[in-house]
Amino acid sequence: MEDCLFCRIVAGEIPADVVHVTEGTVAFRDVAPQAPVHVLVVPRAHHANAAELAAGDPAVMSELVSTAAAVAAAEGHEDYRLVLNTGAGAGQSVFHTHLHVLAGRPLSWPPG
Ligand code: IU
Repeated sequence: MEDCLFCRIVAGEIPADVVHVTEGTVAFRDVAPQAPVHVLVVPRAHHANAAELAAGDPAVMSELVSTAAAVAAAEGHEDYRLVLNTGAGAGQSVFHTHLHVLAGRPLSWPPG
């Protein structure tokens, strides 16, 4: 999708601090980090949210999680949080699936 920010990052049209790439995913640092490590893992192909990705390409949905684990390990963290905000009311602001990887500070529960 031309007007999708994360599609444009995947395409290299908008710069991002990319930390990991796989066949189906790209991982880059969030521009407004909420923890010392805050990386977004996105599928290369456009899917609006996690459920659409899981239905449309379950292998890449799985790759999203394994990439997140690889990113956390590369950053030196065994403990990390994965977040998939789905829908504006849950805090989703970019409608291209992205898995937040948060680590490097104590993470409380429940989230805000
Ligand atoms: P959300 O779950 O849709 O709210 O997450 C979107 C994230 O994308 C959010 O954490 C933003 O800081 C982040 N982001 C980014 O990394 N680069 C950008 O150019 C924009 C948003 I716009």
